Amino acid sequence: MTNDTQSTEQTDGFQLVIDALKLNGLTTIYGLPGIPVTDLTRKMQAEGMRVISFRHEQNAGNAAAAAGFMTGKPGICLTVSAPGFLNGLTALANATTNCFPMILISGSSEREIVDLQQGDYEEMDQLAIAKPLCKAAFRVLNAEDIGVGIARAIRSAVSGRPGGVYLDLPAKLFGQAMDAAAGKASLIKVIDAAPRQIPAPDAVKRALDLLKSAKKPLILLGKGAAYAQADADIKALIEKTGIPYLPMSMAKGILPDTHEQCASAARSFVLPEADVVLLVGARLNWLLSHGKGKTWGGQGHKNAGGQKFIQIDISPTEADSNVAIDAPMVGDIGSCVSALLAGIGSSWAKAPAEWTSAVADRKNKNVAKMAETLAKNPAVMNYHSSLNVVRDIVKANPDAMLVNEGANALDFTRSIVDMYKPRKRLDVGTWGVMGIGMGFAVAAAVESDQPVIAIEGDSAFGFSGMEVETICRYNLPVCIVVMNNNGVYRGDEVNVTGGKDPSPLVFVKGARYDKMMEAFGGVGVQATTPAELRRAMEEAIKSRKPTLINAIIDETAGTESGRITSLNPQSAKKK
Ligand code: ADP
Ligand code: TPW
Ligand code: MG
Repeated sequence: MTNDTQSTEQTDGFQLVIDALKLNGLTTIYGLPGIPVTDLTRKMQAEGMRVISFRHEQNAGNAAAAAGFMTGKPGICLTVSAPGFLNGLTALANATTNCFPMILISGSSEREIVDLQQGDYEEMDQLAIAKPLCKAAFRVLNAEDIGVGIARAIRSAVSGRPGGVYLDLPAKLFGQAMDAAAGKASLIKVIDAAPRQIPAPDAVKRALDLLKSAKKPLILLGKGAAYAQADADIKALIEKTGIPYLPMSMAKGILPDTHEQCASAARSFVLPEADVVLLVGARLNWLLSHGKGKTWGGQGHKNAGGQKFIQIDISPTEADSNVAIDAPMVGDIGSCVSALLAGIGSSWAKAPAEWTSAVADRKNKNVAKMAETLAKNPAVMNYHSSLNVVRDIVKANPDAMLVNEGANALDFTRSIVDMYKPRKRLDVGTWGVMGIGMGFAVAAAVESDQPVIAIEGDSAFGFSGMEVETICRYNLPVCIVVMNNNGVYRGDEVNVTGGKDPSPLVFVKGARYDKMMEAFGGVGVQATTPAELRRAMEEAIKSRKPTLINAIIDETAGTESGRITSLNPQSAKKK
């Protein structure tokens, strides 16, 4: 018998990794070269893949995670062993926390030496270290298993609750030769990587019955709802039921923030007042005060407010994690929302007018108050006068991506800048982590080809600022606005001891972040007024040139920890 998978041609580990990724439509790599993946990056580029090479692996990892959120396919980050792997690991853990699909592929040193701890180059048991920080971790030792390894990584990243996956590729693997036809036959094209999960009919009925009984219903959209790409059905559900909705920060834009049912401007009214809350891809974690306490109308920190909850989530263990969930719906958001829509039909009574008009009244009052504040033009820009400009620019460019990090720079942007389209806003996510800025901005530009606006606290920017070189090198249409208030939260702190060191919370005064962009051939602008900021942003978006605007913000304008002073008991007491 002849074996028809035998041929004289040879392939190797490098080629099989590339072929397996391409076969699965994964053609953009965010990474940083070095032993043992230098040649892999060269060969990937030669084979038509897009290789975006960063200055630090954490930023490459963050880019991969953002790409995963935007596309629903795992973003790929490629690093060298030990230190490069560890630099990428923070991003992998963050992606897992955010439920973004990502695969961190790291080269590793020789197993035989690592396991005996004989002191190899960049020696580390990477697989063991990655395991507790991600959703799944795999190692491939033989070239013929590369196809399986990559297929398992893809399925683990995107099926069920998405997350980060680690794939360990030892140096020796890349050079392993094997018969080309057998190699080709070993690759797997993953079919239905994120299978739909249909909710059970009794769970749908339970949810509909509860929703029908509500006098003051509320829908909460989380970033899972944005990720699910079920935009049309979510819009239909909201509009057919007439229920007011609140978007979490990365769910902004699934429906335009200017939608008449959007209750963002009445958040502190609707949360404690609502009687039935439908959570769509949002966890009742710290960002929602764990479903308890004053935010929800509960007396005291630990008490619930008496709301009944319906929770749509793909993870069967999410319900009851903080408060009792009366009607859990386990399934993918697309299937769950369409099942609700089918049950609602045309005879559904819209949310009671008494409730929706009370919400509208509160909202209109708050919007008017905000408009007054935004119209003020103080001598030195503050968050409101500067972000009023950003708000207009985003309104005029609804397809632009918005990246946002900082404390005050984050919280004020989230509440002031309306979003108009889904998956356009990328921010600090579930961990509230600083350092996502430039990695997210690079991925936003690469994956969408739209202009990117990054609103960055000056401290936040510092975590990934060196990537302005990457942005210039790849000539990406990124406009960074550094909200420069000379420090973390504020710039006016002094060392209380009177010693020669500055306060731990302040930076060099009058720092010119715009010069950093100029150093690499991009456009740097200093803006001291809203008019200057507007001109510079308009020009950046029109020209698509890498731009950094150093926006001078009143160093006394911010508050400690932005809007989360409650998590900072010491300073909360002080104020
Ligand atoms: P936010 O921070 O915006 O409130 P979270 O990150 O807390 O959002 O919640 C996102 C939730 O969405 C997670 O519990 C996750 O399991 C869920 N999720 C993600 N993708 C899907 C999907 N396709 N279908 C259903 N649930 C999903
Ligand atoms: C990885 C703690 C939260 S917000 C922040 C820090 C250091 C910076 C706030 O200052 P910024 O914004 O960006 O200038 P502004 O407008 O208020 O002045 N390390 C990590 N993540 C977090 N969240 C921190 C530290 C933190
Ligand atoms: Mg600052």
